[in-house]
Amino acid sequence: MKKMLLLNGPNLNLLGLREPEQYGRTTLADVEAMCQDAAKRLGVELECFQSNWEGALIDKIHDYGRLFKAGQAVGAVFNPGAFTHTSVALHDAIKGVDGLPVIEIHISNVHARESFRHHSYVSPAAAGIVVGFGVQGYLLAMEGLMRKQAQG
Ligand code: CA2
Repeated sequence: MKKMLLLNGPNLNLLGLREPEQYGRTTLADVEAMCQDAAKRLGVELECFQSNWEGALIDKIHDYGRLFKAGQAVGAVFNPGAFTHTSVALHDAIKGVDGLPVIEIHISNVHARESFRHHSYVSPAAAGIVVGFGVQGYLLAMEGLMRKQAQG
């Protein structure tokens, strides 16, 4: 069975515990459990990883770049958190692994928020983007990644 990566960036470990008006009351553990259920339905093995460290996220992207090249992974669903708006290094990591499909997802509609959230360094390197659907967006992103894979 091929692997899929569910990657979450900084502060997403606080999901459901703070700022419920912005991000809802679902915790990261709930999201990961929901995505594990979806993975069973989609026929992939899901690895969930969250880090507050940019380098750890980059290392995971590199790992999955290798797995994708070897035909052992379908791609990644990635919420880069605030690194979305700051990280040339994440942009370069996705571009650098050359071919790994990455679906960028944001829980909130970043375009309806502060202007500093309107720009994403990740989007130009992403295969698709899901924004503003709450935590259901993770499922839409997984579904979209599978459909892209089926398209070849
Ligand atoms: O809407 C999203 O998914 C974001 O990626 C979430 C990031 C934010 O910086 C992006 O602009 C949009 C923040 C993730 C931190 O989440 C928290 C959850 C609860 C309490 C505090 C932060």
